[in-house]
Amino acid sequence: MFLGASAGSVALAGAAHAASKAGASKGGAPFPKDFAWGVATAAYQVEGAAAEDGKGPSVWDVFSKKKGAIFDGNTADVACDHYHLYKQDIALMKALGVKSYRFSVSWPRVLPDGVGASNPKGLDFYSRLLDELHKNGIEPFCTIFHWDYPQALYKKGGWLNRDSAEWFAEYTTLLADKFSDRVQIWATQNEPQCFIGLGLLDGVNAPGDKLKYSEYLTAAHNAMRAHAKAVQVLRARAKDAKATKVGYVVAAQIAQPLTDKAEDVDAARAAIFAVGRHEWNNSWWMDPVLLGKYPEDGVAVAGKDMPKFKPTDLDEMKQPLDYLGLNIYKADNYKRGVDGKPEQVPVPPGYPRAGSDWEPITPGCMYWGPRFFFDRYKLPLSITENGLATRDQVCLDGKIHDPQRIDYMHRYLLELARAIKDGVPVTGYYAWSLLDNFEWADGYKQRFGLVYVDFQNQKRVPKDSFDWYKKVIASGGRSLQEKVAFPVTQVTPL
Ligand code: GBH
Repeated sequence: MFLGASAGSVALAGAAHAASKAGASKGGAPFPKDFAWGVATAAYQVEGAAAEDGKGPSVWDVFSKKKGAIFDGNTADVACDHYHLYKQDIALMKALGVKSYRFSVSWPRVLPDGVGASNPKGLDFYSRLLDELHKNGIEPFCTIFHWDYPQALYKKGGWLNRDSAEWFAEYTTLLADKFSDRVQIWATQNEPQCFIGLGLLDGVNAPGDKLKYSEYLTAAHNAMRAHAKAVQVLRARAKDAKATKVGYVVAAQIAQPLTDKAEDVDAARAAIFAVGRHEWNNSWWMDPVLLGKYPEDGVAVAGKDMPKFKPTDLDEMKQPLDYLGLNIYKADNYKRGVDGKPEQVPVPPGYPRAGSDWEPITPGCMYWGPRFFFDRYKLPLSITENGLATRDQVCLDGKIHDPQRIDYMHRYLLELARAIKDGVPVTGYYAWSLLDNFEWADGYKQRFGLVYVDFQNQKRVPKDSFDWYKKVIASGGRSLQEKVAFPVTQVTPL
């Protein structure tokens, strides 16, 4: 056994085994009746219309024009042209049967300068989008900020400027006033680790900066302050404050135990909340927001680079949330090392991976992630993103066969079902993504969609995984218990 088959990470050769295991509960899948089966996208990755109808530039519009910044020199000027084709895309969602759609608003589309005068045409786009969703019985889930920061505010210092929290509050006020009559589920920010870490420290995402470590931590601090101010704005201004659900979405970094031995589970639990580096960890980005303090090990690692801030900041950062959003793609494996400390165990050579190389296929992350996060933060969880990039193409029969994506989602959803069965409250699952789209610095190289997009002519073709997910949704997750249709070949037991 490897990768803790019995500890929740399904032996990769054994989908049938996983199915029988998760199917042990009477009556099939344990997903709650009102479970939000959904799909997710983000404004910059799908909308296009980068300079249309008065939209201001975002840092991504500028960054994507820099030589060498994006794979093959791709840009998102057109992307999926969702700005014009949103009705067609909502029709696809309707056909898929999703209950909820997680989208984001482009900040500079509605506030071209980031603050100040709003753009009526930009606001009108989201208004029409929301009406169309409601017409089709799909619940909107609005992410306020998914990385496309207004260039005008970046020029004023961006997240390094302490006022950035007020700018974000002003933007959130606009959204609350215009859209809270039709939106009840909100996320303040998507993956602060990425827009701060990849954007301002590593420089591989927009705006492409490589700040000093102390500045990077200051920017992170301000982003978390901004999150908290947005929560306060929504609580104060949403039309139906009681029905409003506000959350925060992180790039969940999962550590899973190599085996189900208690010592390995403890090692994984210690690893998942440890701060070795600030970029790819959880506690640094969640403890201030959820517990009102920075984790001590992280403060020690920061040392003299620790930002100076007002003592009241930490109290203000901690605002009650209704749910925690987890974007989950993969796990690292941990066991108890000989010294008693958690020890990471690399996957064996040739281990299954996504088309995007960072994603080894590790279904156990969908069990252990939710479990560990719920234990620590005691909040309902939403799986706000999960999906797989594969090298999809239109086959000679005109279809897009993506068995690897189906197998991935099947394994991951079985593990999520197991977490729910074991008592973890999970309110929804959002497949990343509805459409193949602009995968940031990877351009159009990575296809994550349930729907294939031909970027030459904007033609959409549902992939096999679309039909598969449709069945999952229609059956409330029960179809996950069915035996897989293809023969399972027993290779080296994992
Ligand atoms: C999410 O980002 C985004 O929210 C979404 O916009 C994006 O399209 C989607 O996932 C798919 O990528 O392990 O050191 O090599 C996920 C961003 C990508 C950040 C992988 C960490 C790997 C760093 N993550 N990246 S590493």
